[in-house]
Amino acid sequence: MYSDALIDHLRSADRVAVLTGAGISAESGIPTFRDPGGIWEKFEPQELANVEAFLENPELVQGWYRHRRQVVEDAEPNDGHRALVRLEQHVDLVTTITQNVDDLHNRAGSSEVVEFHGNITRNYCTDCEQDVDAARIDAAIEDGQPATCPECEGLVRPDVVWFGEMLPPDAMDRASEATTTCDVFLSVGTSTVVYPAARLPMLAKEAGAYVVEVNPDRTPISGNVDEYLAGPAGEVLPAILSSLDKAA
Ligand code: BV8
Repeated sequence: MYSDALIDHLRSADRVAVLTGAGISAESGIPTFRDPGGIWEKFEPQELANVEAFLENPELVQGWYRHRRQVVEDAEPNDGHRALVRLEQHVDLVTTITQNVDDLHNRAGSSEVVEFHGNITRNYCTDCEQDVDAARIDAAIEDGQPATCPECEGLVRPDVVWFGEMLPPDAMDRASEATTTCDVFLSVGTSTVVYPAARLPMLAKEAGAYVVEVNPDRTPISGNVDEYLAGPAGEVLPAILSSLDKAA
C-alpha cells in the first residue's frame, strides 16, 4: 500500500501539513460534493454556494446549510480524523488545512486546524457581522421566514467561503506557511478541483516536501505526487499510523 520511504519520511519529519477534503468525512456519513449521490448531484454549486444565490433566495440557502449542519451535528469523527490526531505523537507540528466546514477535525482533537473554507457551525449577520445563534436560524426556517439578525434585522449567513469569495487572510497565511515549510504533505480525500486549495499539494512539492495523496479515485495530482495511495482515508491513515507506532 505505502512504501517504507513514507514511514522514514514521517519518522524524520519535524513538520507535516495535511490538506483534507470531503472524502475524509465520507466515512462519518457526511456526503461528499462530487461523488455519485453527493451534494452537487442534486444542486449545482452556483445554485447555492455563492452570494448571488443567497441574496436571491436566502431561505433556500439558509435551509440547505441548516440541513447540512444537522447532518454534521449527528456525525462523529472517524478513524481517519483520529489517525491525524495520533500523528501528533510522532511529529512536532501537524497542521491540518481542511476544506471541510464540518468541524470534525476540531472535535477529533487535532491541535492545529486551518479552516480554509470556514465552519458551518458558525453564522453571522451580513450587515453588522455579529455572531448569530443557529437556533434563531432554525426557528425562522421552521416559521417559513428568512433568518435575520436580532440586533439589526440583517440577513444571517453561514460562516463559510462561497465561490467567488476571498478566503480568510489568516487561513491563507497559515496554510501557505505550513505548505511551504513542511517535510511531508498529505492530500487526503479531495478531488483537487477547487482553488486556491487545489494548488497546495504542488506548492508543497515545489518547496521540497514529500507529497502523498490518499484517495480511492485518482485526481489531477495523482500522477505528480511522490506516492498515490488508492484507498479510503479511514483505512489508509490508521494503517500508516500503526506502522509508525511499530517503528517508534
Ligand atoms: C477564490 C463552501 C478569489 C462551503 C466551497 C477557474 C479556474 C480555476 C479557479 C477558478 C475558476 N473560476 C473561479 C475560480 C475560483 C473558484 C474555483 O476554484 N472554482 C473551481 C470549481 C473551478 N474558487 C473560488 O471561488 C474560491 N475563492 O478563489 O477567491 C477569486 C474570487 C473571484 C473570482 C476568482 C477568484 C472559493 C472556493 C471555496 C468554495 N466553497 N464550499 C460549503 O458549502 O461547503 S467548495 C466545495 O468544494 C467544498 O467546500 C470543498 O472544499 C470543495 C472541494 O471539494 P472536495 O472537498 O474535494 O470534495 P469532492 O466531493 O469534490 O471530492 C471528494 C473526494 O473524496 C473525491 O476525490 C473522492 O474520490 C474522495 N473520497 C470519497 N470517499 C473517500 C475519499 N477519499 C478518502 N477516503 C474516502 N473514504
